[in-house]
Amino acid sequence: MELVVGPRTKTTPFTERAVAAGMTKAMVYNHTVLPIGTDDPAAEYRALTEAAAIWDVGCERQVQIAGPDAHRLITYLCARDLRDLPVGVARYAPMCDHDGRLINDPMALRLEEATFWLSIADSDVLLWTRAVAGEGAFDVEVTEPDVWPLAIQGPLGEDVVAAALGDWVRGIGFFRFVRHVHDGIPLVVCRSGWSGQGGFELFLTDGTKGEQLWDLLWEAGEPFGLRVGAPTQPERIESFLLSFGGDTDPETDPDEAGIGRFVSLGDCDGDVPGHDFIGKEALLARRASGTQRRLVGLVVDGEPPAPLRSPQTVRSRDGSPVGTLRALTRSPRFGANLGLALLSPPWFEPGIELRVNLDDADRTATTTSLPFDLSRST
Ligand code: THG
Repeated sequence: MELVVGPRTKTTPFTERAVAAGMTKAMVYNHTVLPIGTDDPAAEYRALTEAAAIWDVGCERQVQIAGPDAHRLITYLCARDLRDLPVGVARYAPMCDHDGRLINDPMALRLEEATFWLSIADSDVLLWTRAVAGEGAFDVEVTEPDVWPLAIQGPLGEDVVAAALGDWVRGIGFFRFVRHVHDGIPLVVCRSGWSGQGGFELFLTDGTKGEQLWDLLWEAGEPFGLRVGAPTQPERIESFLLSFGGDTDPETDPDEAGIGRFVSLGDCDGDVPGHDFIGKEALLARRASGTQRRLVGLVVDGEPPAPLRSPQTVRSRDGSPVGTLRALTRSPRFGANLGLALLSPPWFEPGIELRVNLDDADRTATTTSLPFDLSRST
């Protein structure tokens, strides 16, 4: 069966270049095409971890909130306290519904005093934000602007971006950004990206300039071994960056998802008392209940497994279900099979031997804390 892209699924200003550079696999994310792989995943992984990779992540859509109540609204929408967010700074800011369920885990960027972007994962935050703004009579405009992130990731990513835009980019700190127009291409240049390898995201603010931007980076990157790539499952699992909607199910809260430290509930960094946000009461009650699951690492025995097509039940050694395996990869860094599993208490404690059925065979899987550190684990 062929997946057909029609008017309701956007392509990005970079799609054609990404295909021409070798992307052969794609998925749909935020109603937008996300190229996810070439025919040589090993070379993609090597470029990302040893050189540099260019990713079409135009699917990371922006929800722009602008107007007199913009700051108050974004502070109410996000479980992380954004009241002291300066202009030019981004913050990883999980969002919950009123029952404390995680509904997205965007980066929040403050572009101007009263203009913000939520750079979203795969769920309809535009609708949610408009509903909350309307019901609460917030004086804001909520839009999806003409903005398209392009990521350059990897240890030589900074060299590539510096060669393209100038050495000044080396001075940009992590999760900091600068507005810049290069040769008529308007950008927000941010040190961020969905890998543990470092790099930049260039938010293009004029979709007609996509191929010009791609070509500029492609030429600048040639001496550094730049390759086309995509958000990379083995690397993001090794570094543990959450994949919302993949690692989580519709009931998962931020504590369960392993991102509780980015929620301002009184015991996390940066909390200022008085921060009210959607889901706060529910999250406090969930924390007190003792019923929360936890996303943990699983080290799975045996040969490199086939890709996981759907979540698999994880069982105790006597066969009772204890949770769900949500992601699985062969890790080049650790030379092991790594899984991410949402497990019930007390099975998420490190060092517990469990079982999971893959390709019709039972395998042993041992729990470990995240991020993976196999020198420390059992
Ligand atoms: N970039 C942009 N938009 C995005 C993503 C991105 N939208 C979707 C998705 N990724 C959102 N999820 C994440 C998850 C983790 C991080 C960023 C976005 C991340 N986390 C760091 C960590 O966990 O160590 C740093 C967090 C912090 O210190 O605040 O980078 O990648 N534009």
